[in-house]
Amino acid sequence: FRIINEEKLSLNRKLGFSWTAYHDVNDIYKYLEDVNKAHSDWTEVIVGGESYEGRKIQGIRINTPTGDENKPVIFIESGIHAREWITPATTTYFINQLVTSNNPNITALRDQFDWRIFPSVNPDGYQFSYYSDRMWRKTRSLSPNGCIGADPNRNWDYNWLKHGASNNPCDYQTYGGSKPFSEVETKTLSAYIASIENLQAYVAFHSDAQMLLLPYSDSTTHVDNYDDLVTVGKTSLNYGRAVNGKVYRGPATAAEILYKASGGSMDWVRDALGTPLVFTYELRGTYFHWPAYRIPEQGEEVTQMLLGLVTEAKNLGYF
Ligand code: 0X9
Ligand code: ZN
Repeated sequence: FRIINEEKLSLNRKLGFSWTAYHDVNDIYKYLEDVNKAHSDWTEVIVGGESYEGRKIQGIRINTPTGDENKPVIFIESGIHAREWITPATTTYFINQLVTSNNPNITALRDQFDWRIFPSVNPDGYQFSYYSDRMWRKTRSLSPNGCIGADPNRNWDYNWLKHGASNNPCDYQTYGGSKPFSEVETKTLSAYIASIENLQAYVAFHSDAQMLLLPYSDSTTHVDNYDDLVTVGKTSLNYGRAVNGKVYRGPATAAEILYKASGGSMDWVRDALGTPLVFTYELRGTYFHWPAYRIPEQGEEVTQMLLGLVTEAKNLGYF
């Protein structure tokens, strides 16, 4: 109870959007709208899909006018697991860096790409975790037997239900859904992702295993550019380590350093769309908790990790 109070810091929340408290999805979406109002020439509020309870999967596009009409797209997915609160918080921190920083490394990072950033791709689950059950992970869809929710990171149409997923709708953690893309969130978001031209990088944020994962998550077989992904991933982790001295495991496949898990978003993106640069970051925390006053610490680490990722991918000729 004390921990949850600390995370919400309701007094802080009343002072407006910040990175010293966790905010609910309405406040996160309002933040995106406010960013767009402040930078309407080069940002756009975008809708990547919808949720079971009728919410939008709302994100922001950041695409400054540089004369390049066909910039490489970087997609950021966070919050697919409801209880991993540090991921939306870190993602809005990163958005804030992109739109406000005067650091030339960060403005260059902003200007080189057409960013599509979604802080909370499981908004129903996040609200349920925020207001009702802190450890909720899944969506909020109703199964015929009365149980609620599917794991949205087991529901994508790649080796669905093969490894590390449950076929029991009452499983609190890893129910894969009644079929691939049974969840409206994954069905609509996957269609949105597939519609993006020139998608070069897909980054998913989870917590709290403190590692960097590469495709595929359910196999130790390596993708054709695996060595490049390792090189890029190592540089990314080095940039991150320079901030707080924290060491993340990997980069490696989940099958090698975590556990096998089929039906995840990054695996589908890599397999179905052939996106060359695909990563899942597991951020830090303890049982999915991370103190609100330390959001900037994790946010700064992630900002540098993304800078490192892009810097090394550029070195290797990816953009
Ligand atoms: O189990 C997961 O979905 C992720 N770990 S977590 O503790 N955040 O739930 C690992 C995801 C690995 N990547 C894919 N399965 N695509
Ligand atoms: Zn997760």
